[in-house]
Amino acid sequence: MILFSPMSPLVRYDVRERVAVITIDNPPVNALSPGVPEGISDAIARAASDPAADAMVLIGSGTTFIAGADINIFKTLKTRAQSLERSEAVHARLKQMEDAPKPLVAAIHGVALGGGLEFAMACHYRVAVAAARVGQPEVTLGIIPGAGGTQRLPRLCGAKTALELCTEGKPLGASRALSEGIVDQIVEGDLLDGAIAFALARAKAGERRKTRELQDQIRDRAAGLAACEATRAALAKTARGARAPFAAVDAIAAALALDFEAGSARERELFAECVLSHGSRAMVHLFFAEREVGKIPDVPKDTPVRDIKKAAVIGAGTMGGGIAMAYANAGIPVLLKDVDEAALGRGLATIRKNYESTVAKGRLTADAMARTMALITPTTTYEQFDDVDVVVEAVFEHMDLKKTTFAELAAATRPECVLASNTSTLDIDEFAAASGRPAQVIGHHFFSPANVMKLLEIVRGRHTSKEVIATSLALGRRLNKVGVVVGNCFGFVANRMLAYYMREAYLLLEEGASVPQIDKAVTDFGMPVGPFGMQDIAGIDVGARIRQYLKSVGKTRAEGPQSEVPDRLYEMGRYGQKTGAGWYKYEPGSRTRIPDPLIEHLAAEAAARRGITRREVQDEEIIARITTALANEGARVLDEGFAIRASDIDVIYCHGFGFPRHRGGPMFYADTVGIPKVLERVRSYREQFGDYWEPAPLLERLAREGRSFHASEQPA
Ligand code: T1G
Repeated sequence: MILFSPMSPLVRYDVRERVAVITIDNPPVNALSPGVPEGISDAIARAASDPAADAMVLIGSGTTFIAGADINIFKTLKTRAQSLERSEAVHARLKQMEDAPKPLVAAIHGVALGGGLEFAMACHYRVAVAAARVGQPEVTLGIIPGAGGTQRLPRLCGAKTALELCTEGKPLGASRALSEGIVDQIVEGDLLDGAIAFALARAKAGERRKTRELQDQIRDRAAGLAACEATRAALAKTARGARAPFAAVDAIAAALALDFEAGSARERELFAECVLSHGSRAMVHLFFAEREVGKIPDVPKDTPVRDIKKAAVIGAGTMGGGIAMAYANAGIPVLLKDVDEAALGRGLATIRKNYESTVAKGRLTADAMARTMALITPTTTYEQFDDVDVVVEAVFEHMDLKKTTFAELAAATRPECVLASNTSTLDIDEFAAASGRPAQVIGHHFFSPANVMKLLEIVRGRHTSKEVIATSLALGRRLNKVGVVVGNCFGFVANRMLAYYMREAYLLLEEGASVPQIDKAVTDFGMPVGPFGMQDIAGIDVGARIRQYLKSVGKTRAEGPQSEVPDRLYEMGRYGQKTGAGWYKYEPGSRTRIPDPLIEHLAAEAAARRGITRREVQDEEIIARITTALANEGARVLDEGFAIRASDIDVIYCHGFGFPRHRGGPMFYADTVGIPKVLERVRSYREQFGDYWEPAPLLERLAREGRSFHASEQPA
């Protein structure tokens, strides 16, 4: 007999074999949206007095158990009092569940994440299917578990594992969760049948285990607190300014030092502090932004997606090799073509070296390496190209070469084959025309190293078909990338805006800041590496060649004064790490950056030539100039329609350049600073430095209308 809980249609109540089955039905991921927690409590109260039920099972309908609190709710929390009140209500609800008079078993399939795992831990037992995953990913949203997770989890699995789950935010597989004591049984066969049998056995034995009363795993408080200290020390190196991971450690330390009630109160305090922070607002923004990128206004959700069974990559250089690895890592057989055996040999040697270092780090077995490398087939001809579904061209950045290559590809491949280019600067439409079938041509702009970086800029040309765009988005997900669709302008979105970021870095150097100072200010801001360290990794020669090409077509990457220093380094053969010197010096075989007084000298000469009086530059100015340059150019990109949403730009910068997630991306950060303030900065820089600091029309419009980059984009 199926009955809906009197309160909520989102929770079903059903009695089977003397077990009350409480089913959450809130698609797509059974989030704890309003009505779900209430429905669960009502159903448990119903089962407690239901003579037909000796035990209870809590289970999710559809593909998963509970994926956590409804993240939309966080946006509604404005005050500390509001947050505390909400948490107190949830804590009381979970205690009530735990105090249920009959055994309550959580039956987990799909994921039990965040509040989902917390509800499961408030049950007396947890059973799961082998493919299930459990975790506390709250730090990825800039918060900590707020429903007792920091208090119950260490009681189940000990402080060390609880610290790992709550500070890294990565889920555990069911078998590890079993060995850690988080799950009590892996169910083979039907989950509900297994959970009912488990619950009945507990009822028969008269057993109910309240997680909050468990002590064994936290008895050795000294060891637990030492683990907290060690975690804090490790986070000091990795957290890059994010607060939530440290707050999670504080809450778990409270679980060790205080009793359950006091520890829970401490958790509520820390949760309130985090959930109201800019950091969390930024990371919640990114959560939804990463789900919005796949929605293209003129490409309907049901646009056919081609099945990609086999791929090919042209060019076995650094990018081509990394792209081939990305395909092989996704289990897609890939041809790797280069002009001759020697070039192929070099490319394959680099690929092998990359895999060997992954094996050496224990992140891949030798067998898996062999299986993956076997998916890469080297070739110097187009022979097998009539059998591939997508080709990614990664040859030298030269228009004539690209055009020739696309004409050859059109002849060598099937008409429906997707022809993608990894160009980072050249006009997609030009070589699309050369192919004779521009509808199949698209940009797949990977970021170096292509087998590691998550971002994939999907560049639509004037004639690219909707099917090819939809296929590219789906392919991006298969390659474990975040695909963002952008328009075809010079440098697309990522590199176009980056040119303004680098312009300011060069000019700040000439004005008196030093390379280490600028890089440190930017890494303190939260970037993984500063502009100069980044260029030494990517290669100063890459940027120099692009500037030379642009000069040949009468263009520059960014308006305004062009610093001579990077080109002087290029002329000196200082390309960065690969030549042992660039903006920094490097000991042979080392990646440690050594400041070089020569740069100061070059900067002083350049400043003198430009008639600049050098001065002391504050870190605040460095960050203000760089982030304002990004926001102003981002506003132009949006206005010109080369990015669909400001949040797409944020996703591009967080996944392409490691822009700190707790700042939300350059456009979200600009909203945090405030559009009027950003505009005011552009205008004051214009007065200070020159007309090249022209405010973007969108920035002026938003300031005039009192709007922000994102407010006008919030999904309804
Ligand atoms: N709240 C609201 N919406 C959610 C959601 C959530 N928790 N999880 C997913 N969605 C939406 C998502 O926006 C998308 O919507 C659709 O569901 C499908 O998601 C109290 C405070 C579960 C692994 O961090 O990691 O609990 O775009 O595209 O790839 O202590 O979603 O279709 O309109 O991601 O199959 C902790 C978040 C919350 C987990 C499924 N939980 N979700 O991945 O689908 S904080 C999380 C995920 C918390 C407690 C604290 C993934 C997924 P739309 P999707 P997927």
